[in-house]
Amino acid sequence: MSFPQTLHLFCRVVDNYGDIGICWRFARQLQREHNIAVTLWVDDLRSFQRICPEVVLDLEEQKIFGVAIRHWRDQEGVFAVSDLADIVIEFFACDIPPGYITAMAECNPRPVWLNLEGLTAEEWVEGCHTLPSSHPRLSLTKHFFFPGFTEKTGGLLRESSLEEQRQQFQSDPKAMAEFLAQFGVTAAEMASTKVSLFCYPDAPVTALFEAWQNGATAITCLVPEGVAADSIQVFLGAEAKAGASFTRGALTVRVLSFVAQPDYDKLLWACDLNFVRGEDSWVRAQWAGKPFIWHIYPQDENLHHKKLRAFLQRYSPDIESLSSFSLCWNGAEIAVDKGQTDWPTLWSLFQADMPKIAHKSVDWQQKMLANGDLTSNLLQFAVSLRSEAAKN
Ligand code: TRH
Repeated sequence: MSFPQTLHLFCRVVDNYGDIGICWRFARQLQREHNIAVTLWVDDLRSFQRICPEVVLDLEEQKIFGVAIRHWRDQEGVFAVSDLADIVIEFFACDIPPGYITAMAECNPRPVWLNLEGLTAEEWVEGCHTLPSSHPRLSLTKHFFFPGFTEKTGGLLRESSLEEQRQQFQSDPKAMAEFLAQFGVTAAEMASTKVSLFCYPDAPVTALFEAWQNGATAITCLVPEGVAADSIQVFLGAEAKAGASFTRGALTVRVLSFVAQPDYDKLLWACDLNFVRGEDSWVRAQWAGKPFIWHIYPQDENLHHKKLRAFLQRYSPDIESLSSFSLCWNGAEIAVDKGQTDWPTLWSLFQADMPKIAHKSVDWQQKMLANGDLTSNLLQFAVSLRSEAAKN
């Protein structure tokens, strides 16, 4: 029988939408492009529903676009060998139920057990990618699989048709205008600098809005509902509900409803500049081939600043304006002007470099394509582990 036929992916939603966003994208690709029967175990259906409106909240089991979804409620349960899958993946080191692990040890052959890790540009990743870890009691080995930016890592998540879809969309101005028109973007706004904004609540949005408002370039900023809510409220002078919009000086802000995942790609493709955050939207911005600013997920002891610097060093060591803007956006540096970040200057330097940054985005995207895609790389690794196991 060919391997693999079945795969179980366990996702614990720690925060927001990235955990389920990545797992859902990954699960769909495994099913659609590799014809694997995937079961996605997820503990938070409400977050899931935000990016995939088809999810029904009170179902224990459901099938969406060919992927079986199981509501993962607790760590209880006794599992039979027949309940398991050929490949078992824990996302971000979430602990899978002990009963499931016990059953894995009884399987022959054992499932390929992988821990899919988070994305970082730090160099140590290459040394840890695909490392084994033996279970302390049972005869089982789990392997670590790291996404990444080099050929010595697992690469980035990317569907096989993504590039073609993007090129088609971006070469069709009418399709882009129609797409943005559903959010109220007018023909005049189409000619402005279009920016999508997705960030954590502590991003200095109010200060940037002020710089944009007083700047010489017309900017249309599209913000999904709930994002940067306080700053949007200050700007609009009213609650930031989907459909709300307001123009002040050179800046128009439009609040959109949170879009379904495939439409989020289109939003990134249609804008001239994207502010993204976390992991999944960050990767999607890289595939969009457009300039982007990343708001990294905050970690204790400012560990995230180290990760941000590692990425900037890899991505744009030669573009000072992009690095300064990104560091200030993340509170990692202050461009001092009387003790305050000087956003008008940061923005005008960044803006002047936008054509150069746009070129960089395309080059980077091509470079990342050469590393293959995470899903295919992971499956290849799983197949190699299985054939090694068969030899022993
Ligand atoms: O939502 P995020 O901040 O998610 C995460 C989590 O906090 C997680 O715990 C942490 O580990 C990780 O960041 C680093 O950001 P992210 O990763 O970009 O995920 C957002 C998802 O939501 C992504 O799949 C895109 C999707 N999305 C939509 O589908 N529609 C929208 O309108 C927007 C703005 C996003």
